[in-house]
Amino acid sequence: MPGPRPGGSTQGCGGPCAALALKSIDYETIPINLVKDGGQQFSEEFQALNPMKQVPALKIDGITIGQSLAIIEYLEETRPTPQLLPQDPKKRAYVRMISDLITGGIQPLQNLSVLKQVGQENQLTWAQKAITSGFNALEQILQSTAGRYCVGDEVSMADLCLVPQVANAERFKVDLMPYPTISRINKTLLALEAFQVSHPCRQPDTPPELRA
Ligand SMILES: N[C@@H](CCC(=O)N[C@@H](CS)C(=O)NCC(=O)O)C(=O)O
Repeated sequence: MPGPRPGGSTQGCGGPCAALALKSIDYETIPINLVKDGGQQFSEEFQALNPMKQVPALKIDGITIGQSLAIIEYLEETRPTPQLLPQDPKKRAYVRMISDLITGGIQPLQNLSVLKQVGQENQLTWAQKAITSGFNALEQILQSTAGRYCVGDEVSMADLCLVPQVANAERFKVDLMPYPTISRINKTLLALEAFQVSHPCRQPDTPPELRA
């Protein structure tokens, strides 16, 4: 595995990559194909980096960090500009609530290892159900937290979680019509370069059918 640049190296992307881009941290991506060769996340080399056998993992400042929120919070604490967690404790709580709702309450229910257990014929319905049930709650929460973005008018960690989850919803053909606030914020975020370069459909190992 190539060595990291001074900024760090990532395996897998999404929210943490948008954080790296927003904070102008130079990094190298080492793609881990979750399907090829039975899943490269199961290789001994990768397991040594992240025993959970999941992407992303970030090597930075001599340590390796797994879990998107832990990565984003480390970047925030060590490279605070621009700020991704608001100063105001109430807004900060909203940001963390939305981030947890997505990364703990939606994404894990529709990730690859769970879909394998559910079985091929049930995967689409299962994933759609997990996402719609989470998005129903999220759409309601955003009514009281959102401004231009998920919480107020500043880009935050919650927005970093939202964009990859909407991409997943599109991949699983979830009807986004009942979620006008989620759709509006996602569209606004996608106008920003950091979200364009880190979008799941534009990664070095994105399969051709998912590329945009
Ligand atoms: N809670 C973790 C979840 C990581 C996760 O589920 N990653 C997915 C890709 S987005 C994965 O590596 N899946 C591999 C598998 O399910 O085997 C985070 O937020 O980073």
